Amino acid sequence: MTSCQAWPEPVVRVQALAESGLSSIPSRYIRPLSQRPSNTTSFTPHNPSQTHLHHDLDSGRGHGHVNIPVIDLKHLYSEDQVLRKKVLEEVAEACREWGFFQVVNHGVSHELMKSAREVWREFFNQPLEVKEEYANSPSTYEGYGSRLGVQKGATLDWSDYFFLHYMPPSLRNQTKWPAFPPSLRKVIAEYGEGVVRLGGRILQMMSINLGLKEDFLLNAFGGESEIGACLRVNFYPKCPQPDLTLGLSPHSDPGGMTILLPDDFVSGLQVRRGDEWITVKPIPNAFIINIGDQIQVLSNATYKSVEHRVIVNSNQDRVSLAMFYNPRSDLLIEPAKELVTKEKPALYSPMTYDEYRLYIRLNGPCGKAQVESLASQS
Ligand SMILES: O=C(O)CCC(=O)C(=O)O
Repeated sequence: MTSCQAWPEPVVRVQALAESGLSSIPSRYIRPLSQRPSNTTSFTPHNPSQTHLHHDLDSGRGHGHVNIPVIDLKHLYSEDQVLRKKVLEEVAEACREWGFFQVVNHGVSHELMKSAREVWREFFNQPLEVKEEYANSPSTYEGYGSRLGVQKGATLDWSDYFFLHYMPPSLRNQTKWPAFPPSLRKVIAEYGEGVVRLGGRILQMMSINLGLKEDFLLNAFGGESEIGACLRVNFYPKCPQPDLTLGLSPHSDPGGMTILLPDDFVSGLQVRRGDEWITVKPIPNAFIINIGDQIQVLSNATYKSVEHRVIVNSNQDRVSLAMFYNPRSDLLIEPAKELVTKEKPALYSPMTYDEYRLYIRLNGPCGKAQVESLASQS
């Protein structure tokens, strides 16, 4: 497989389509019946006075009652070993049982989170011709985009995005980041620093919880200055027929781990749990963390990446910032030797992240097809 230099069809900006006032969506966005969201009722904006953290992984069933675990990281570096251990255990359980969790008291400034969301909203609210200056191609995906994958005739998602490299510093090229609003580059540089620092802490917790040295995963990713981190800012415009389409198709994240800043007011992210799709209720100022395919491989499937998708709605657009925390792209990723036993042999053969991500770059989001096909080959 080689990378592709151009989109197979003229690119349509979904935001422009939505703003044209159409009452029915073009057939390219209509999904087959079995893939349509069965429930497009958005979660009501969170009422901060009702904030409660629950750790009961199986509390309630059915729509509106189940949420991914919420973990308070306040005591992560506490002198009190009992409190610290409790945080580690909660993270371990969430990684094993859900592959998804929210964190609060994570150390990233709430002001910075708010500014990061605001600058991207400002970017997307500019005239189309300004955004088109950053139009991307499938060879690197960097810039302003409206589709993932290059399959001609594919069903498209109801979203636009901006994709940029943050780490390693050699790939960070601020001239490719939007010049407007004027504060965007500075805000995103600071935001990236905070989020990448948080990512390092989470990797450390996961390493300890897997019974590995605390810097195992960070080193497997290439070490502090060599890890990969890319930001995809997703913009999901209002949609006149949200029950026929998806903002983002089902997929697991191909990289290591994702740190997502969701929209505070509009829900949309759904996580697969068995045959159900659970709509995540965002907690104000929390990040949503999820395990990607590379941690599934490194942990020899002790932790699994989990399929997720995004639904849209007819009342409000939605912005989310997904920071993908990845291994350096040319390192071989394989199950940690410590987690390979006679009873549980290595489920995956070594592969670089560069090779791995080519699949999604060509095919777009495909559920868990890629990581599952690897396990069945070895
Ligand atoms: O917008 C969201 O809530 C999820 C985004 C996501 O899954 C992604 O960018 O890969």
